[in-house]
Amino acid sequence: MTEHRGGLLPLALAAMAIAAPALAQTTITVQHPLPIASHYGAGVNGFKESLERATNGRYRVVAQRNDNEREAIESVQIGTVECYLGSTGPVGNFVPETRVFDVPFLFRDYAHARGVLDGEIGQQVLSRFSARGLLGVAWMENGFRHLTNSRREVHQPGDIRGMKVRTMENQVHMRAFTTLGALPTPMAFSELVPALQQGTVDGQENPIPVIVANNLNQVQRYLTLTGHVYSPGILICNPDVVARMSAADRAAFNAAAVAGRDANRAKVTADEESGIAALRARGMTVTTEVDRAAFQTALASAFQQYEREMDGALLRRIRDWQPGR
Ligand code: EAX
Repeated sequence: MTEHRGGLLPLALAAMAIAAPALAQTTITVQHPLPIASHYGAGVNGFKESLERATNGRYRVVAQRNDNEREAIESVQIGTVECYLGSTGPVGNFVPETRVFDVPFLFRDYAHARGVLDGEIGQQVLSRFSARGLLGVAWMENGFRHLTNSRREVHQPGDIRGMKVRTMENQVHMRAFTTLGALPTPMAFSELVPALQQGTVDGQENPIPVIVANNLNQVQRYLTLTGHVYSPGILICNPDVVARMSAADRAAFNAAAVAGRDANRAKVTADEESGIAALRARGMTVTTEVDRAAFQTALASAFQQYEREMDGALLRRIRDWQPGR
């Protein structure tokens, strides 16, 4: 520190220190289930950089790993953690309206999924969180899910008959695998690798970014590019996080969520482009010739049940969505 001999400067500095109100800093902890180098970590970092910059550090974002997504969401709901950024896998148990996005083969591609989630339909579903004591801030992305296993190559539905497949704690996914003749075994992500190592389950299903980020090639031999369901990500916060925000800070908070979403999706896109070659290089047998039409035909009875139990008209609106319409 530069020494100042005498003069008014020390007095002025002292007066400023006393006069300036202590700049209160608010910490927002965001729990995420995968390594910080993952597509979720990209989302948290994008959110962090944007919010801290826009508020000159009055808000500080702390990333904290928790690979039990249901537990993390419960913590946000009771207020011991401010926010969660991860998949919507268990979210249907908190906000049933989100299950409509878990229906297999509902979305054609990433543009379709992102367009629906960022548009009127996605925003309408986010508005349902408040009735459950949660704030649905913004959709993020996990990616299209693919099947891995250690028993055999899978090309068509009959190949997974009798296979013990770990699923998320997601009733829509579980019904699909039951309909295909597999044995769905729901568990938190935190239990997955031990279950695969011990042979408790034969396989699991996850997007390429998750398989790559967690080196699931070390415990799974076969990857089949089923793309059987799109897995949204989401940023959920406790409503108290924004309750006392000024309009300007709330605008900065929402803009930071969009920045996080864009960083998260960019990472998914990058992982999708490089991940399959990386998994082959790590020794996985990758099956690209998948009879998806046969999988959809085999799921017919499940689709009928989904139409009965969910908002069938909404399902058709999502399925028929086109950009700009
Ligand atoms: O969110 O549990 C899962 O399979 C999720 O896709 C994973 O935790 C990443």
